[in-house]
Amino acid sequence: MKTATDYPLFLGAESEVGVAPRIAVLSAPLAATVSWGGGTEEGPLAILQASPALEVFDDELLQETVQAGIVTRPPLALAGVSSAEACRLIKAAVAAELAAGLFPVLLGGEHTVSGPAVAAMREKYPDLHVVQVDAHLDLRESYDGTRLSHACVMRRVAELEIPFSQVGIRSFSREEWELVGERHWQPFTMARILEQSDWLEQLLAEIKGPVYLTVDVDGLDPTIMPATGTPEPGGLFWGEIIALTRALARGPHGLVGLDVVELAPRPGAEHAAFTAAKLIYRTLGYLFPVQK
Ligand SMILES: [Mn+2]
Repeated sequence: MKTATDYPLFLGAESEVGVAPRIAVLSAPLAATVSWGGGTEEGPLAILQASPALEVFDDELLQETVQAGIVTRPPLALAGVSSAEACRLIKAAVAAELAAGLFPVLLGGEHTVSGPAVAAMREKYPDLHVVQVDAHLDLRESYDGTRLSHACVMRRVAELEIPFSQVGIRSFSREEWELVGERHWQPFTMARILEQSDWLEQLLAEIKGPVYLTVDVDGLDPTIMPATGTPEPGGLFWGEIIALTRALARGPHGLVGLDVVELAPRPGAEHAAFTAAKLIYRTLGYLFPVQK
């Protein structure tokens, strides 16, 4: 069965395996408040375009995860709309997938897109826990005059009183660090991760509910993920992030939603979009074991 669409599908034609989908890939190409190095509006398309180059047979899981059923939705039409309206559209899109019983994978776009996704997730999962992979705390009250900025997304999550854990952190303002101290938050900074070999066990111990994972790709080391606006040195490597998603997916509370944001494609760094696509596919594999 082959369906013609005017946008690329995750895994291309190989995604069309003729089973009812259990996973929905959503594109939110929002880039309203990017601070340095734009291009995140191209991120979803780059990930979708890179994805057919993946082997559908997963080399760790030894299964064709595609058999679980993956549907790719048309990109949300966010060009020219206000950030507030974009957030309404994203929340409604994620809520619709949850209502239909599908696992949402949201592709950004700037990190702002995670706010409305988390809000939709929490309506279905009242004890939701957010795990954020990021170089940045994203805890500013406002940035460049708006509260709906990529630099504020976790502050908005905190205001919803949703518990969260931050992983890969290595860039923040004095004000953000003071807030962390006041609230007794304990982010998994890269310094802490390097120092404490049991950081992943510590992370799992603080999770008390189903997890929504938001991956700002700048949490990864820029040698494996150069295509992002702020390529901070000293980030997570492939083995570390895969260990994280494996542990979350197989953890006692499960993983109920995922986003990958802030990919800004650039010539000469095509492996970055491929890496993002493989991260998504591997993580879905942990969640959806299929008959071998
Ligand atoms: Mn970031």
